[in-house]
Amino acid sequence: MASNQLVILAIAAILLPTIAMATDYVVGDDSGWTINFDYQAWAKDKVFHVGDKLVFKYPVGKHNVHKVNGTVFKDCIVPPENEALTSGKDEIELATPGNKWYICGVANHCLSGQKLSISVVDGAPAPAPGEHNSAPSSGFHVFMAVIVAVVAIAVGYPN
Ligand SMILES: *[C@@H]1O[C@H](CO)[C@@H](O)[C@H](O)[C@H]1NC(C)=O
Ligand SMILES: [Cu+2]
Repeated sequence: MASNQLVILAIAAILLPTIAMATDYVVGDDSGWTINFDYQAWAKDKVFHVGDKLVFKYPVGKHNVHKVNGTVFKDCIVPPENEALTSGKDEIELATPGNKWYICGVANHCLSGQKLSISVVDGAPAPAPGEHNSAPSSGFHVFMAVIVAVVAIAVGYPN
């Protein structure tokens, strides 16, 4: 096997888990996007990474989704209705790190707690000590790269 193929394989081994790792989060899980749900509790034990997706699920017309800033979030200042996402299955990719805020603009749902605030982090997952994280660590990437390199060398050397 040519050495450039080996390099490509090794790079793929490092990058692939990163790509496959992107997580789709259905906001509220089975409850979906609704009133009478504690979205801060839902978000509390989750680590959102750039590339992950939020999926807001709700019956069309019953709720909507506005991405807002921290001030609007806190005071529930509902933006114009035509700025809302309304599909009933609104997918929002977390494209940048930082704090993100989402509210429902229907009636007084935001004031009733239909609001979600999350913090998005960049880069590889860094599990807190003692905490389980389902995403592979960067150590895992190195491990994968070594495995692939060893296999590639074993396969490639007869040439
Ligand atoms: C938040 O958004 C509102 C409405 O778009 C805007 O008036 C306000 O200036 C923004 N606040 C900050 C801190 O960006
Ligand atoms: Cu609502």
